[in-house]
Amino acid sequence: MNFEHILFSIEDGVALLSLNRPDQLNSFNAKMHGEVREALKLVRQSEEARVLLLTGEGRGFCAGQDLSDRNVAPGAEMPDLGESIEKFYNPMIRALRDLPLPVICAVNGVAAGAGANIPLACDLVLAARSASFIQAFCKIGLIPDSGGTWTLPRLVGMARAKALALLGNRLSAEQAEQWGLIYQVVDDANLRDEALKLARHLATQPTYGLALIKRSLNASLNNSFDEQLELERDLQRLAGRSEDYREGVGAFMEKRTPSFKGR
Ligand code: T3D
Repeated sequence: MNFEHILFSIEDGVALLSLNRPDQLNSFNAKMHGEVREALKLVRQSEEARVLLLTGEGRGFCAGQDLSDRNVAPGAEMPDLGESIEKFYNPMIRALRDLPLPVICAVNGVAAGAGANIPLACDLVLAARSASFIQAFCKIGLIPDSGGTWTLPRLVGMARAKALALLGNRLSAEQAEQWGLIYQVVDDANLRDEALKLARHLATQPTYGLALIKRSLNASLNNSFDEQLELERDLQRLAGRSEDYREGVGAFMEKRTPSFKGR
């Protein structure tokens, strides 16, 4: 698959999408948005992909919007950022969150602006020890987007969310792990291997069941306890009809390793 600003492959059940504009710290222009959209569509349609690993090339993960596309001459009309969010960022965040398979994000370096919030739309976030997260929006007069105003208070609490968003200070990967913003910090040299190891493991697991787990946990953030119990009933019904559940129980009873097909 030929893309200019991303690297994309699907191999042994693992879809790998790497942002690839390293000289601009993988900031997003319209073309990169289009390519990421196309790749996410391919993952969704693929019969083979059972996990997505999102990462970046070079020393940064992603610096958000490419600001050179927003540098407007004095007196000229400013772009409609609402339109940009509607057309580019929101569909990408929804696509990541709604993919019916686990999404791992390996944050390989600085993650700023939208680039700091994209990982938070993924399911498992690993970060290189040298990586950092910056809600850079406030420094240029914007508000956190890409779901940040929703995700941040839910992950780290309102006090820390406000400090991150209003001050735009750099949060180290280790602090992000301690605050519960991300899953795990990994030594820089091991990040790609650790993320791939996790991805390869997940690619052998009951993908349909994992997608239902993801769906139920995402929904829990807005549901009452009773609503969540009802959702668990409905999704367990679906899980219980899957081929993988039958295989899982059969393998347990026969004391052998299950061979899951992801269905
Ligand atoms: O507009 C819309 O559609 C609405 C949606 C907005 C979403 C957003 O993401 S808004 C927020 C945009 N992002 C930022 O404000 C972050 C800007 N970048 C930075 O603050 C810093 O670059 C970092 C803290 C991320 C990293 O700092 P540092 O010192 O490690 O690197 P650097 O020297 O600043 O950057 C390296 C190069 O990347 C540099 O280019 P050069 O001088 O080597 O040719 C720099 O200009 C370029 N770069 C970094 N971020 C961006 C960028 N180029 C374009 N756009 C960027 N966002």
